[in-house]
Amino acid sequence: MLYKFTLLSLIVVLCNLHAKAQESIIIAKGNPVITDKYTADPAAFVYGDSVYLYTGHDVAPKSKNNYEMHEWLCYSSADMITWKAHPSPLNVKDFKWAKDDAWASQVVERDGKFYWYVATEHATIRGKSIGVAVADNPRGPFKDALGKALITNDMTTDVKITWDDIDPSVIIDNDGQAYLFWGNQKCYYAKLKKNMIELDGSIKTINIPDFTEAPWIHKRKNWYYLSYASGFPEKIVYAMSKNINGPWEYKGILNKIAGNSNTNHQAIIDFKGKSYFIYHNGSINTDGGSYRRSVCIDYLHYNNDGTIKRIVMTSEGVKKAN
Ligand code: FUB
Repeated sequence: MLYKFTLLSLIVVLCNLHAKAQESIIIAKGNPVITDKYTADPAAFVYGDSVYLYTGHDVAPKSKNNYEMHEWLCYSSADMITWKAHPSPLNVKDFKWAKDDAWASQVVERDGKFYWYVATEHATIRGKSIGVAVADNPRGPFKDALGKALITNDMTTDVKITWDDIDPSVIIDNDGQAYLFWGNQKCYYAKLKKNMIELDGSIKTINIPDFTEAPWIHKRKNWYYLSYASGFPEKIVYAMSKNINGPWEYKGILNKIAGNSNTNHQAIIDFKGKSYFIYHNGSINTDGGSYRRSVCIDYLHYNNDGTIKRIVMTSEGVKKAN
């Protein structure tokens, strides 16, 4: 018995050492933050004293004018400058029902568990779908929480495209109610049950102008903010509401077209007293572009009335957060 226990402990220690050995350190030198890989569709959240940044991984060769993405990546930082690159904690292959395409995603924490909502192509139900993986640690390993997709294309029939069920964004409101937002061409939302892996009620659509994709839902001082990609090539715009069920008041452009990438996909967080706008562009000047994107970070500033100032995209990026 003691022998078995010791062996098990040894295996756990060796696994941890292996994971640590695969970690590498990145010191951001302005934007883009990560330059050794193409990273896209950032999502981030603060846990403990660190920011956890999750991205997709663009691996399309320069000759290919389409997305090629098979896994998601995880980075963490206690100061927004020194980033730990963790071993990839989630791959499309971790969802047995999925075919390919590790598209946009978001991780949220509830009661010490970490839920990773992802968009990916379904193997048997035509179109994109949303799955959810779960872990006990923000760095994973994550495993499929449901064994099937949470949202499939046949559940949303408002638009006749096969990629309208993408770009999940989740908020847990102050009263504990969680909501999932997602969409392309139509913005959808639904309540999630407390277990975070089942819908609680029907799927609703949101009436906001010129919605393309990439909804990001966040709350600050009793205002709900719904930012999203608009037009194509995309700029990021936003709407505000005092009620998560709307009506949403359109507030205009938050971030202009990047110029070097068709998409711009944003995440918005507060960390150590500052607000950040995390997005991607195609600015790595060797092979970067719409299908080889890179995560960037700039400051986000609120006005006194809660509206948000236009983002200034910089190549210097942000300073060390203390
Ligand atoms: O990365 C694939 C798709 O491109 C995402 O799902 C969209 O938000 C856009 O960034």
